[in-house]
Amino acid sequence: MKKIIQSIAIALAFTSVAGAVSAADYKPRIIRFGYGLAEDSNQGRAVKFFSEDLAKRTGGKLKAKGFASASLGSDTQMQNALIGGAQEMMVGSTATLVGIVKDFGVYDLPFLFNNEKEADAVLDGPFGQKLAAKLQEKGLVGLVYWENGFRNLTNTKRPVTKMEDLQGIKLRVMQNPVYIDMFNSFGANAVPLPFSELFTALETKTVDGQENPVNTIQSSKFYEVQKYLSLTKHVYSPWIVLASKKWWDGLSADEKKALQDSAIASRDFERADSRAAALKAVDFLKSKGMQVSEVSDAELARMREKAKPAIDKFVAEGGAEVVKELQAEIAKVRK
Ligand code: TK8
Repeated sequence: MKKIIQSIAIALAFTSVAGAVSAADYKPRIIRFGYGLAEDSNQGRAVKFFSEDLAKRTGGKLKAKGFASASLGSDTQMQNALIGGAQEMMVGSTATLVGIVKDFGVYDLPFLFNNEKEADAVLDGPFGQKLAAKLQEKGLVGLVYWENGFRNLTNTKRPVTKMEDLQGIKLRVMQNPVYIDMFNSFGANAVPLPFSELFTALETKTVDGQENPVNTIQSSKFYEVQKYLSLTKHVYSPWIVLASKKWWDGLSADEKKALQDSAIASRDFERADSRAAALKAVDFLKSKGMQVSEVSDAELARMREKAKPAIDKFVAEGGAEVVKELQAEIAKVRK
């Protein structure tokens, strides 16, 4: 017993030394952390939180510098910069990772999660972790998932309360076949474009509409160029915080630990902040003149039915295993 107490005391003594910032192995490093949305967005606020949290943990040695509004490139350009080691970190949609790990398309299947709680449990649990780990052999380290949120439709043509209202609408979607197939099946004309080109495409009427969570419609000022908002919540969209594997492999264990801890802290901050902001966003958008439509459950069920072939295609093209695993995980969470 005495021996145990002694070794606990020694362990504690070591912990307090290791816990002091100065004793840990941190080198001064500048981390370029790119993202697509404005600095004044839920994404920007969370990047700022991450930087401050990381500075605190490392005595200011690890400095994450945020680059907003795709100033380092679109999601896919940044992914490639991370893989090549030209950029250290980013946050962006999981949807645009399909070119690197096809299974990432699974989160984009429509009407998958019923609420944020289910999404959190699946993303933070073994399923989300296993999928993120598949990025490693492609040169990316997936640290945590943040909330982008349930996606809703906007356009300039007409209020959309049923599928037929989408007929012929040129709708910008993410560069991901699930979205293209889904919206084409609804009768829209899906146009894949990087987010960084979206505002201009809406402004110049290259496209009539787009779909994103209400927070993004607010922070990207889409209300300036879009009239109608339909609360379809057709897909729950995660963001993922990524690091360059090339860069990551050169970090000390202490540095990796600090980055992981700050990533988790930023995730918790970001989800709470995004959810609080989303509660106010619809009223804000109305105050800016947007006309907001609810979409009935019966209509959403029709859309779900109509989207089935898009899901079947994803399954047929190599997605069977990952869809099965995800559905099993969701069923577990619902119990
Ligand atoms: C920002 C994107 C955005 C996404 C999209 O870079 O492209 O519509 O929802 O959040 O990742």
